[in-house]
Amino acid sequence: MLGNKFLIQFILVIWCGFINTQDLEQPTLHANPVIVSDTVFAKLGTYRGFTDDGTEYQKTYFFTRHFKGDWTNSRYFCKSYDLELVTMETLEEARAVLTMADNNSILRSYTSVWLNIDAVTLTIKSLTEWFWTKSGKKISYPIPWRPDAPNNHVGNENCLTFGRYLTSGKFGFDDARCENGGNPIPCQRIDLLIPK
Ligand SMILES: [Ca+2]
Repeated sequence: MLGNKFLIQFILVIWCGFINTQDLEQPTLHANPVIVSDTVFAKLGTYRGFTDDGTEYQKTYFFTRHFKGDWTNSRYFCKSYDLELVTMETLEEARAVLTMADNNSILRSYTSVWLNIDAVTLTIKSLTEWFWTKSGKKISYPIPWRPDAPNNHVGNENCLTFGRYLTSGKFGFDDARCENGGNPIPCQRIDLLIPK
């Protein structure tokens, strides 16, 4: 519990530093055409769409075949491969990623699986206050929660994930403890970025 409190404080410090040094009007996406290792990552899919400010973008999503990590380690892991922990810029993109997960045979082979998303909340069991770590901005669309989520089920569920419980049901968003490990790490690559 204490560790989680410090993690949230750490995230706040990072945010403050980011907000002080970045122009929030700038797009938060950056094209990043790196080659991704097939031995480390499985491909989840590709999505192309528009952000709310009219920027056209394309992303490809991957998840680790063998490596597992908690939320903090997942961020570092993606970064170490010049990728980013996944974000979803719009509800349409979020739904597209959930459909990709539903259709993925590897992810469906897990009894239960929760993949970390690069967003956190500062209020336990918050229904609305979730923020992207990269930009500090609040998630602007209705989050496609799985049934009964967010539920703060085991307490301190401050990190955002998507997944499914047991082999029943479809993939959806859920709140989870940031310390949760044992799941594949989902990373994204920005393939294309065309400002309006
Ligand atoms: Ca939960």
